[in-house]
Amino acid sequence: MGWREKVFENFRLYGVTDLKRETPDMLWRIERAYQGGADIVQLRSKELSDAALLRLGRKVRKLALRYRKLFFINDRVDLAHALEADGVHLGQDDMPLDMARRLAARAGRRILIGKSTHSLKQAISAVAEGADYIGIGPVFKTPTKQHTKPVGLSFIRQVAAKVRVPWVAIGGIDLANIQSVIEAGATRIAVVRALFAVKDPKMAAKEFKLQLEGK
Ligand code: TZP
Ligand code: MG
Repeated sequence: MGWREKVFENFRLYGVTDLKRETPDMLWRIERAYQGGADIVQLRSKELSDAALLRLGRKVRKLALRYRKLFFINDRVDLAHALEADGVHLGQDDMPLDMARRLAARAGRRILIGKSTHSLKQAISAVAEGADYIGIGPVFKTPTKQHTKPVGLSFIRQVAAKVRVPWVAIGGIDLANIQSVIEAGATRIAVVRALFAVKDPKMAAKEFKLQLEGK
């Protein structure tokens, strides 16, 4: 097993960006997140142009290799390939998983594919479609994703009992409530604001990691 597979198999902390515009501190923030223990960083923006995403993505690609961490792209299979990302994360309304898989095969690349799910039915379908991992959320109400109803901790308990592929809890998770998510059965969490909208992502990542490792 190569280092990439090992990092994926053991990942616990997954940072997701919410880029509204190009800011000079974003690369620094991502680097600090990796340094503090984020295993995966996903470049996600509903607003940046392709050119801006590619500019930042090229730099994050290099950083991830330097730290031996994983680099994912949200929504966009084309950009994931162009940037040689380790993975792509698809939502319910993005390209179907089997199509993304076929495109990767045609390009001769192995790419990890994750899928967002908001119910047990969606989670089961994503597993059947061959997702390498699934996202479960939003766990709590969050301004980062306002139009999807929170699934709550009881759903996390159900997923912990039923889902056997790697899954990651996301949505409104921070250092004050992470323990409740862990107690519900999550071993992997994804965060936007609590990692990237804080003073120092490295310190936040370290704290998350300690909690996820039960220390
Ligand atoms: N998918 C489900 S919730 C969410 C996404 C992308 C946003 C989570 O953001 P935050 O800031 O960690 O609550
Ligand atoms: Mg999406």
